[in-house]
Amino acid sequence: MGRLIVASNRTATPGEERAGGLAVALWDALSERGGVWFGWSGEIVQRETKGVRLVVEEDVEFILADLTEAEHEGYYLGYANRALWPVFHYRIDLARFSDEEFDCYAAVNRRFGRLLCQTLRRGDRVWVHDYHFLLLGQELRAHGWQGRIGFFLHIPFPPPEVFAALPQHQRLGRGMADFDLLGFQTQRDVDNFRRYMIQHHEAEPGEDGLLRVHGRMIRTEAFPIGIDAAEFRRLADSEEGRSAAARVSRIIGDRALVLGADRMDYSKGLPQRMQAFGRLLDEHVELRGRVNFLQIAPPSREGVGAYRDLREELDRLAGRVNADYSDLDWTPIRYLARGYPRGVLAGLYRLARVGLVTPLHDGMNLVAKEYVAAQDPEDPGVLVLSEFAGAAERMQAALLVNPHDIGAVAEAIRWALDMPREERIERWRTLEAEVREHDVTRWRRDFLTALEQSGPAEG
Ligand code: ADQ
Repeated sequence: MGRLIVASNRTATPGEERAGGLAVALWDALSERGGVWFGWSGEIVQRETKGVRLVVEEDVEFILADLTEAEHEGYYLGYANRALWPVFHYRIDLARFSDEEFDCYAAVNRRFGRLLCQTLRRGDRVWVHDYHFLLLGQELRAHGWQGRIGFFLHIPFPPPEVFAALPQHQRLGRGMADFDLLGFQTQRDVDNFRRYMIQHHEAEPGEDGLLRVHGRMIRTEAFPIGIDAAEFRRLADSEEGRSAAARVSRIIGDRALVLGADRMDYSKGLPQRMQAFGRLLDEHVELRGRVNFLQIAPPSREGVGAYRDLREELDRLAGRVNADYSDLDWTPIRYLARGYPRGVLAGLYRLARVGLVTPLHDGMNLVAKEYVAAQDPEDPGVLVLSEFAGAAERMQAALLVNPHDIGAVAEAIRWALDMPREERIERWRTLEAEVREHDVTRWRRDFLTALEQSGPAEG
């Protein structure tokens, strides 16, 4: 079997321990058969550097390219995160459409395609990740690459009428048709993409996820991403996890803990979640002083205006609930705008009676799976999960909520806090089996097996 070539905007950091299921899973796939991990170095430079940085670690080569300031602004903060991210998360209202930014996005895909092509050998398999590189397959084809190229989208693919709001959607759709296999998180995303290609690119549907489009035969399929469940269980039991839980317990005493942990992103439904917690306290006097909500939300993409606005809104909402309900010895919301090591998170998941995962839209959402994996099987907590997270497709034993329905989320928290142990155990067992079955190893194996069966027989 040929080498595996992974292309993602950010790679794991060469030479550093790889934390996190995805980085580890891709590393395992690469080191199993030897390969290349290609992407942005994380460096922003004044003027374009011609070549790439090459780092070899065991049987894996990292090939890293810098971005110029203009590229970082136009491609990364601009088109990828001000146009594609909001539209793919159904937020046309937050999108900024700029032809210049699209041109910059296309140019970075072109330059990266050229750099990547120089390293490809016959028999290699290319696996492209996410919305930063929708045009990378097309660029590789333009350089004559005929071998297999797979693509996995980590975020949702919206319905055709939402995707078509992108002024450049034709170019994007045309580019995506140059992959051989297109993997999505859920069947809903697969269906949206297929409908889009049929309506806007004259695609003809075939059996088994096949589509004939732009003279090629491409394959579409759902590959729900997962976590390393055993690792999370271990982390929850680790010294780091236990001591984090003990620190929080010292403060909250025997009050119940409701926990959220998300990147600070408008897709995660954080304002609605804080409002729901406020509503819970409005309507259930008996819970005042009895329950704590801990929200951990490290800021991300601070160069994008919508993220700065979100930060201000959250500061205001948390301040409001706390001002209304705090007492001399109790503060209802603890809101920490920073990240924590995975072991600390796992310990907090274990401590929390309720895991609140209420994105307005999310490709999958790994926090939901991590929360389940970290629970004590004898006395598990309850997952409250948005029906619009990809994770909900296979985690129906959670308390599913519409995250826009503030009253319903408040009631779900209330129900979760009251749930008898037998019901908690029963629901948790179903969820845990799913998290274990669809883990990250299965995800990458299924994808790579399907890639072998897609596209040209040769090359
Ligand atoms: P994200 O939008 O980043 O990922 P998610 O899947 O929830 O969302 O992954 C977040 C990761 O960050 C989790 O592993 C979590 O443990 C970690 N994390 C969260 N809060 C943290 C904190 N305060 N400190 C440290 N770590 C924290 C995108 C898509 C998702 C999709 C993944 C993988 O948006 O839908 O599930 O890719 O495909």
